[in-house]
Amino acid sequence: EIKAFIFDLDGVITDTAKYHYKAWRRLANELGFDFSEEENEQLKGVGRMESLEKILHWGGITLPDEEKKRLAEQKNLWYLEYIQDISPNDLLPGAREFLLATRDAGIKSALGSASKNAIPIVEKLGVLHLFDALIDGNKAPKSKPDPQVFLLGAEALNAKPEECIVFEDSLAGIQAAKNGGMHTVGIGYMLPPDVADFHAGSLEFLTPSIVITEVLKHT
Ligand code: B16
Ligand code: MG
Repeated sequence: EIKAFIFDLDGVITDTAKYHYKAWRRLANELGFDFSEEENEQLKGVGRMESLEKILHWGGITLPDEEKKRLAEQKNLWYLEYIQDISPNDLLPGAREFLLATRDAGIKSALGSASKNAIPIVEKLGVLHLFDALIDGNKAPKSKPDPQVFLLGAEALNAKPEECIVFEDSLAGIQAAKNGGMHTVGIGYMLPPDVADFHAGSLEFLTPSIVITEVLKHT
């Protein structure tokens, strides 16, 4: 029986990836190199310090830990500037409606995001009250594909992993959910085919009952 849905933030509820990319790119440019949108795909769902490590690797740059900490802080300041004006208009298609339908269906919902900025973002999006639990990068320091963020979400909702469906747009996130023993729905077109139990472009044309039916076909 499915009791809970756990939603990733970036790529499922809203598209903050473009702002992460803008801020990381600005940092890379200051360090004298650039990286592509394709490379940026590899940063989705990956925590802040791990993202910086990858970027520095692409630029062939080695730095002391202190300097890395400073750069990550700088990137975050730029990022916060870029997301300042986020509003309900920035919800991805169908996100709000799906969260409402989830509540109406009596299914519990949690946010499971790697972002330390996740809570102010869902607040700006106007959907904070639609989540029964909020697990962000502060509560779950272990980066996806570690299942920590989703296991904490399940626990907060009093659900067993096999009673949860995780909605994710990133490969690291799908792997995290699978590592935690949960069902998966892949959102968007950037995932390889068939990594999740069920795939959809967005939450727009889904209903909780369609999702549950499709996911359970794969178990
Ligand atoms: P922050 P998600 C992730 O969010 C992003 O996809 C990833 O690109 C970002 O590096 C990570 O959050 C950490 O974000 O710097 O704000 O703590 O997809 O897990 O909701
Ligand atoms: Mg994501």
